[in-house]
Parts: sequence; structure tokens; C-alpha cells
Amino acid sequence: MSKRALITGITGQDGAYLSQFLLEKGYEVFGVIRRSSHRGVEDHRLRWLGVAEKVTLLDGDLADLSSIVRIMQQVQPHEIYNLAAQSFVASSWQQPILTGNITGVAVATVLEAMRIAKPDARFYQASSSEMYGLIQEPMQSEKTPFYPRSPYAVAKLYGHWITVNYRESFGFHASSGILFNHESPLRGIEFVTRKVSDAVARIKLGQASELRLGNIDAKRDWGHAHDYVRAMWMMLQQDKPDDYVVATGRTTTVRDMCRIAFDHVGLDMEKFVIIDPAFYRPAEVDVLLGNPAKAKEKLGWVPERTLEQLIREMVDADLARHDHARHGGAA
Ligand code: NDP
Ligand code: GDR
Repeated sequence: MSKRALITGITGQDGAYLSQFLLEKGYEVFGVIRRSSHRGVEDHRLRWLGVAEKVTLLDGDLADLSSIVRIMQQVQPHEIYNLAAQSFVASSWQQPILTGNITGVAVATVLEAMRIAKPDARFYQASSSEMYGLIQEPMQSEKTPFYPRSPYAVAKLYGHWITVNYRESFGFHASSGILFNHESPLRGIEFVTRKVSDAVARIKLGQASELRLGNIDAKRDWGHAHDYVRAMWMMLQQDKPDDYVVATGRTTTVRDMCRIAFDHVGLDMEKFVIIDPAFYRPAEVDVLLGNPAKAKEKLGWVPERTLEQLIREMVDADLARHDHARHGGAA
């Protein structure tokens, strides 16, 4: 009999890659979908990966405990991956309360649904390197103190600690992955890597003439989502639940990431990039650099793709997308 996995946030970047990964492992995959945002149409990310027909989507919202309890009772999952969130840091200053409710407190909603309907399931929480914020140590590990710098990061800290607390209070098999930035052609257009790859493709095709960015001196430890969803699954295969940093151990400025994208299509970024203070944040996380030693040692996890491969893949995908649209297809 195949294992059942329940994914909240299945229509997001990670949800799509995780669905594909789990289906390949023989899981039955169920996902929570918000009709309010999708109006019953299967999401484009699941279609892009060819898995939309293979997953079962169930109506629910993390703002509605009863919907999550019902889904949990119906699916009886062996593994629960809580990926749903208001995940865009910049928006969290515009919607701090919603972010607190969904990215933070709703982690307890999912844990409570599990407590009511399937307490022996294994639980994964999508924690974030943003929790480190104002950096206390040059390389961040599971032991580095947190100092959140946005309403998003504050909410993620609640999610992180409530996961630890349910593990310690009720003996739940609940693990928290402290994942550093990970990207792909399925990344939301609002995030900087995808904003860059999309703009570079449009500039190359003569459809745009500039790219407006905020703080390009910020540094991030960027990996590929395809590699990172594997780490989520690996955490839930361990006998004991725990917390793990998932990162590449290399940090790069937004400026240098951008240069990789422009170089890939033979353009000089200096001619197109305009610094626009509208994209500055009220408080910035200047640099993130993760130490994935524990994940390597305990899980045997190592990233397989480099930043250069990732950015080139994203630019190529956006070139194909815009070229297809130019010839009458859907972008
Ligand atoms: P996305 O923003 O791509 O996806 C977010 C998902 O959450 C979407 O499926 C969205 O559904 C869903 N969602 C939002 N609000 C609700 C709600 N009220 N009820 C149910 N579902 C909801 O995020 P990613 O895939 O990039 O990230 C996955 C998780 O990992 C997030 O929690 C994120 O904060 C965290 N994370 C991400 C990192 C990254 O670099 N990508 C790094 C570290 C942590 P809908 O389609 O309906 O909007
Ligand atoms: P981040 O990702 O905030 O790290 O959160 P994002 O790509 O939005 O920003 C990365 C860095 O780039 C700087 N930047 C810009 N960012 C955006 N979006 N747009 C711009 O024009 C721009 N110019 C410069 C930002 O200031 C920042 O320093 C992501 C999300 O996926 C979170 O959910 C996740 O938890 C963390 O990664 C780890």
C-alpha cells in the first residue's frame, strides 16, 4: 500500500516540486487548495511539471481550522508538509496581520488538526533563514540565535517554535527545515531571481528596456528548489524528528546573481539595471550564509545544482515562455 502525503501550499513553487518528487517515490499526494485564489482551475505550476492530473486537490484554507481537520480526517496522511504561507517578505509589511495569522499562527492550526485527526503522522514545517535576520554569526547553523527583521520572519519564528513545542509536548514526529533561499523556473515573479530572469528574457527579446531593482548589495545563499524538496522528505524519513539547516554554503550578492543572468544572454547588465528605492525594504537582511553540515552528516543531503546552472535554467525557461507567448501561446 502506498504512503499518503498531504501538502499545504501545493500550488506554490515548493509544493509543485515536492509533489513531483513524492509521486516518483510512489506516494499518493493530496494538496490543500484555496478556491478563493484558484477558482477551481488546477494551478499552472502543477501543470508545468506534468503532475496536475496525478494529485488530489482538496478545498481548504489555513485560516479555517475546520477545513484542515476535515481534510486530515479524510486523507489520514502518513506525512504532512506544511508549506502554505504568505511567503513574500516585502508584502509582510503591507499585510502584517494576515502574515502573522497564516505564516505564523496557522502552523498551530495544522498541528492541531493533526493532533485531532492523525497524531501519529510525520510533520514538516517550512522554516526560513529569514529568522536569522540581523546576523549574529558569519555562517548560520541550527545553533545560531534568531533576530527576525520583518513581520514575515517574526511569523516564521512562531511557526518554528510551535513545531518544536509540539514535538516536546506531545512527542510528535515534527521536524523543522530552516531552508535558505531556493529558486527555480517556478519561482513567483515577485522574488528577485525570477524578476531578474524574466526581465533579462524580455530585454533579450526586445520586449523591455530596463530592470528596476532595490538593494543589489544584499547577499543570499541561493539553491535550487528541486534539491531542497528532497531534504524535506529526508527529514521525515529519520527515526527521530529534528531541525536542519538546508543551504549551499555559498553566498552571492544580488548584483552578481544578476550579472550571471545578463552574461548568459550576452548583455551588459550595467546598461539595463536601474536602482529604484521603491524596492528598498523598511528593514533589510543584509547577508545570509548557511552551514548545511548537519543535513549533510545526518541526512546525507548535498545540493546537486550550482547557482550558475540555476540562473541559466531560469533565464532559458523565461526566454522559452516569452517566445512562445510571442507566437500566440499562453505565457
Ligand atoms: P509560494 O509563495 O510559492 O507558495 C505559497 C503557498 O501557500 C501557495 O500554494 C499558496 O496558495 C499557499 N497559501 C497561502 N495562503 C494560504 C492559506 N491561507 N491557506 C492555504 N494555503 C495558502 O512559496 P514557496 O513554495 O517558495 O515556499 C514554500 C514554503 O517555504 C513557504 O512557507 C515559505 O515561506 C517557505 N520558505 C521558502 C523559501 C524559498 O526560498 N522558497 C525558503 C524558506 C522557507 P495560493 O496558490 O492559493 O496562493
Ligand atoms: P527573500 O527573497 O526576501 O530573501 O525571501 P527575495 O527574492 O524577495 O529578496 C532577496 C533579496 O533581494 C533584494 N532585492 C530585491 N528583492 C525583490 N523581491 N525585488 C527587487 O526588486 C529587489 N532588489 C533587491 C531584497 O531586498 C532581498 O535582500 C525569500 C522568500 O522565499 C521567503 O519566503 C523565504 O523564507 C526566504 O527567501 C528564505
